[in-house]
Amino acid sequence: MPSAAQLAWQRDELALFIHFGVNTFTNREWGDGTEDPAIFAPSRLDTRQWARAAQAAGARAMILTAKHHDGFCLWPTKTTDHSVARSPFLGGNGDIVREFVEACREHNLKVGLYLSPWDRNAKVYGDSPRYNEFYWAQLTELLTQYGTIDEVWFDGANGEGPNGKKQVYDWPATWELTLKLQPNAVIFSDAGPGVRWIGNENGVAGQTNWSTVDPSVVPVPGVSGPAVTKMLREGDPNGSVWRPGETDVSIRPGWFYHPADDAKVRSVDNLVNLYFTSVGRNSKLLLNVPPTPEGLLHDIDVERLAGMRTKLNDLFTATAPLPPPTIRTVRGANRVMFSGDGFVEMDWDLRDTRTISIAELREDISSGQVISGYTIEGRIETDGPWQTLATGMTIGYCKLDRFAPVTVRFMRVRITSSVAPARPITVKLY
Ligand code: FUL
Repeated sequence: MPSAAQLAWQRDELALFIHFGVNTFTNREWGDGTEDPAIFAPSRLDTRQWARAAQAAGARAMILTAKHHDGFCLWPTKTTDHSVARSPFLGGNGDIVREFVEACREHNLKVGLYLSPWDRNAKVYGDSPRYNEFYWAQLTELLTQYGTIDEVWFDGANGEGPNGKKQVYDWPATWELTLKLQPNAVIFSDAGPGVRWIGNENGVAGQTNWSTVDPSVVPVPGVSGPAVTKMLREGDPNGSVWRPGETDVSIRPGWFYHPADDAKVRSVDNLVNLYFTSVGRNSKLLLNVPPTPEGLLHDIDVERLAGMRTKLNDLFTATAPLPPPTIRTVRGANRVMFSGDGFVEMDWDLRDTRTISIAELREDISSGQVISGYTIEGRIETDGPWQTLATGMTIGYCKLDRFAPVTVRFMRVRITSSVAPARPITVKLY
């Protein structure tokens, strides 16, 4: 079952990811750590503009890359000179993390920070105990100087290669420190322990997506292989821990801003599709929108974000609320994964015809996730044939099904399998 923090995290549905740093100025995706801090010179930095765009998109949180793989710190850290303090930004007196956090708070957005474990600048990287201490010192600064941090993002990437430095991280100690300093934070990493990566950067959660996983398959960040990818994408109904999936994807081809990509920003329809393949599959969408070298989100991206929300609002204009359903439990062969009481069927007489094309199903995940199969049916006549509108596997926090517009008067949702006795679910039609 989810913790209060995991539950709140999932209910936020959408967060913006902000990749900003020296790569913004070198036009690269991965810096190598040799960048001169002098290049970091945002001329019109405005974190409030980011926050307004996030709000207009309907996001409830933002996550900033406080340090990416190049090791450049966006806050004036005491741990290294490789930071904003050595840049021309505000004469070396600036603090991007602080401006970010303040903008989030002013706009009622939760705050997340990304601190790359892989660090290509730190001299002690690869000297495992010393780098771990260095990393924890950075983490401590971020988690003690900026108020409440709601999500801490630990990236699993490491491109050191066969002749590279071999850093052995101490993950248990890192999680412990994080939760000691920010007890209510959700920890993101490939493997959790707060929330898990969805296993790809394309914006697509599994059609089947359990919020539980088997932690032995994904023990630490950075492990890979087909079994890991499947566990991340789909979870595991027999999993022993609750680790809902976060779907991180960029509005542009890269994570950082590149002027050449201005023509390749995802369209409004593409963003709406991402919402269906993430939030609509029991995941949370973490949508990356990278600031330009000026320090602003590009007008095109801002417009697409607002367009996405307008389109979602249009799609999710509910027809009149459903009347209370008739709920019954049906006993039957071959529909049982658990030896419970039978199957929940809910049906509705809408009392009038409605034309619908989206169904939204939700389990009450505060007490877990159990449904593993369902069918949505509709019919127009009292005694006419039921027409299948959609079938699916898991539901969880939210499952969205889109189908060709159909006019119905009667609706039925049948839970066809579950891993524990199914409870009635919430159904909305649009
Ligand atoms: C990856 C990183 O290597 C990318 O640069 C980006 O930060 C993405 C969100 O995670 O592992």
